[in-house]
Amino acid sequence: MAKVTVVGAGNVGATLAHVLAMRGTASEVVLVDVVEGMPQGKALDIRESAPLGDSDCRVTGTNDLEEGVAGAAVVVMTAGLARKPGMDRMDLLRKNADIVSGAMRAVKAKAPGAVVIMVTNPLDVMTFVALRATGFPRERVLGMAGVLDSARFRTFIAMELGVSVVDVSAMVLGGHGDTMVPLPRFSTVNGVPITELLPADAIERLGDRTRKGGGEIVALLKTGSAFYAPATSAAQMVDAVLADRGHLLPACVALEGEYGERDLCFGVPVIVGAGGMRRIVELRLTDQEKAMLRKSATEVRKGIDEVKSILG
Ligand code: TXD
Repeated sequence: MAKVTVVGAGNVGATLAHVLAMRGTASEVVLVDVVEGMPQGKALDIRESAPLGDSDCRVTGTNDLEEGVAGAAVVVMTAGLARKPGMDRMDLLRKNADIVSGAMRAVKAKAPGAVVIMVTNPLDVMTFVALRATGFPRERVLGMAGVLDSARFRTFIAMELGVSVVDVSAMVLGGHGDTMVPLPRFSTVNGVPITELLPADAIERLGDRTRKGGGEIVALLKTGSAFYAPATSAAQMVDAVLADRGHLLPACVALEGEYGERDLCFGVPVIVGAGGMRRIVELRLTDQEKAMLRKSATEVRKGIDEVKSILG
C-alpha cells in the first residue's frame, strides 16, 4: 500500500484526505500546508474518524513540504491562493505559479517516481506549470477537472430524467472553464445516449448548467468554492492510480499532436492506472464538437502563454 501526499490542507485538500482515509486505498495520507498547526490538527481529526470508518489509514499533517512529499506514490496539489482585493488576475497567476513550482521542485527531489494530480486553478495552466517544474513524463502529471465536470453533468442528467445517477455516465472535455465541452453523444444512461432520451434544448440547458457549475456553487456559498465534489473527483483519480484500475476518465494532460494540438495541457479522455496515464483515447468527433474543442483550446492556450511569459 502506498503513501499519498495532499499539498494544501484547505477545503479540497482536507476533504480529499478524509475521503481517502474512509476508502482505505492508501496506507498513509499526509496533509501539507503553510499554516502552522492546521494540517496537523485536521489530520488528527480525520485520523480519529478512522475507527468509525473501518480504516487503518495513517493520516498525518506537516508544515514541512519536503518531508511531506518524500517517497509519496501520488501527490495531489490543491495549494493555492484565492484572489484578494487589489490583486489582478496576473498577480494571482504569478503567485499560484510560484506556489506550484515550489511544491513541484520538492516533488522532483523527494518523490521522483510520483504521479502528480493537479487541482489548483487555473487548472490547465497549473498542470502545464507542474509538468515543467517536475520535468516528469506527461504520463505522470494529470489535472483533475473533467472528472468533476462530468460528475456534475451526470448529476444534472439524472435529476432531469429521474433515473439513478449510477446508471449515468458522461463525458466533458476541454479546458476547465466556460468553454468546456460536454459531449451528449458520449453521455449515456446504461448505454443509451442521452440524445435518444432528451430533446436538444434540454440537453443544451444541462450542458450550460454544467459549464457554470462552479459559479453556481460560489454564488450560493458567498465565500469559497465547491469542495465536496472536487475532492471526491480527485479521490477517484488517486484510486485509479493506486489500484491500477484502468479507469477511462477525462483528465487534463499534455497533448503531443492528439486532437490536433501540441504544447498544450487540455482535458481529453485518458485511461488511468498505476503510473498515471496509460494512453489518450482519441474520439471521432463531429465538426461541431471539433469546433467547440478548438475554441476551448484557444482559451487555454492564452492562459498558458501568459504563464510562459511569467516563468520565462
Ligand atoms: O476542478 C478543479 N480543478 C477545482 C479546482 C475544483 C475546486 C477547487 N479548485 C481549486 O483548488 C481552487 O480554485 C484552488 O486553487 C484550489 C484549492 O481550493 P480550496 O477550496 O481547497 O482552497 P483553500 O481552502 O483556500 O485551500 C488552499 C490551501 C490553504 O489552506 C492555504 O494555506 C494552502 O492552500 N497553501 C499552501 N499549502 C502549502 N504550500 C503552499 N505554498 C501554500 N500556499 C497556500
